[in-house]
Amino acid sequence: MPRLKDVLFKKIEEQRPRVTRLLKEFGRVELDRVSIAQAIGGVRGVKCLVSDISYLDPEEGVRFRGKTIAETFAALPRVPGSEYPFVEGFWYFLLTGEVPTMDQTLQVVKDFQARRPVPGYVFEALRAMPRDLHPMAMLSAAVVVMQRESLFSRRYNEGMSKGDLWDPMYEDSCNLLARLPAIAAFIYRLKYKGDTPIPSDPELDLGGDFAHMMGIAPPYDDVARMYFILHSDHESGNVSTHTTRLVASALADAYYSFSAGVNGLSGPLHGLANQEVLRWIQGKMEKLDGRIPTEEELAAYLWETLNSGQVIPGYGHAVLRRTDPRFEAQMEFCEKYLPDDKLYRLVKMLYKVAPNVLREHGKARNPWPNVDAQSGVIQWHYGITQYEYYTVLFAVGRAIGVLANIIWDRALGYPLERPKSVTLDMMEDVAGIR
Ligand code: CMX
Repeated sequence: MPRLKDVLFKKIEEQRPRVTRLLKEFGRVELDRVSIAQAIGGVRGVKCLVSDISYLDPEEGVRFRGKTIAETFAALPRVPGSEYPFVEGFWYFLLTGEVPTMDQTLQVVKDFQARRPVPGYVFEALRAMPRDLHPMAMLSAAVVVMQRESLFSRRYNEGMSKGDLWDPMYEDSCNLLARLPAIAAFIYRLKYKGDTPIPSDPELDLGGDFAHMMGIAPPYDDVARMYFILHSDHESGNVSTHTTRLVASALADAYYSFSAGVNGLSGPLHGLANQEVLRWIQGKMEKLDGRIPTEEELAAYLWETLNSGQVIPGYGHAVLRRTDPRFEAQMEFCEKYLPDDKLYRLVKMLYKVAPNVLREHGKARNPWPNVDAQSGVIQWHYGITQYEYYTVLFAVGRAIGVLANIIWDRALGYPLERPKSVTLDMMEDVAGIR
């Protein structure tokens, strides 16, 4: 049976001539034009990035390698006795675009198990950090400290051909991805469980081992698998993916690049929104001495937040114009496993009330919930009540997508990213007002 790396190389060889032809024969064909509003407005909607890993349709939501979330979950081999697929099989799928067989998946599981041991100095570095450091800062630092292990940097320094760069990028990415669950779980148990790390179980798959190292019983293993897959990729323009690819485009290795992506994910308008959602919801419950608010009280709280100039966390999106299918997938899980959970009931009520309030408010282009609107509720239900930790879970999932992207970036020889900037004077000249 060919290894994932061999299958990937075959795919790379198939794709390279497509890139060469597009560049050579059609390089001058216009994909898009850029307006002043787009240049000032965060490059919204400008088609200028390339990725085959996932695509985000504003009306439909994300497709991983052409498959919707439901199709992805249905197609991939599942962990025996579990309702969700192996993360390792999903990695195979994102990298190659092919749905792996159970045997191919188990081969990746075994490969990841062998890559899993985290160098001891990473844990020592984490232990030396102040315990009240935000866990995202800890994660980013741990990843960058592990840069010492980078094969990409070593082989680049030894001198290697551009066409081979994908190979050590693949090795670094697999090593990093295989080790991230242990690092994330270590941070959790260091910060919140009195420094009581649980060693990895070498027999378990990535999701199962993560639940084990967190010390949380099933079905949390399925929560981990679902959560990591859902958060993996959302095409390339979002801050964490774009940052990772941007840094990697300077031929920085996977450790530097992903650490930078983690820093981007830590912003409250991006991944940190999942901690903000629970902070916001619980703020309301505290005001009501733990009582679930009525719909009217919730609407009033939404207005209070909006009128004080703050955003409603977990709602709105830069690209999506409907309820995020990643929100719906988590809702499905909640309906099955925690339909009576108090926070979940509140999230459901918010889903009923918030879109109308946001529409009436009239600013947000998309009044519907995004992925962050209820992910914290599931984590809280299984005992992770430290909501500042939720974005770390997002980051472990996001690694799958961004690392797949940077392997392909090197495989297809994508160059250093270097968009052009203009001055306000220049824009006024173009607008004819100066
Ligand atoms: N609550 C209040 N106002 C909102 C809003 C929300 N949830 N979503 C958008 N708006 C406002 C924007 O702040 C903007 O206001 P200004 O014109 O005063 O600047 C206006 O509506 C238009 O924004 P938009 O075009 O609809 O959305 P953007 O592309 O600018 O921003 C996002 C997208 C996600 C940053 C924004 O919807 C937001 O801040 N949401 C809340 C935070 C959040 O949930 N982030 C997580 C997103 C998913 C993820 O990456 O994890």
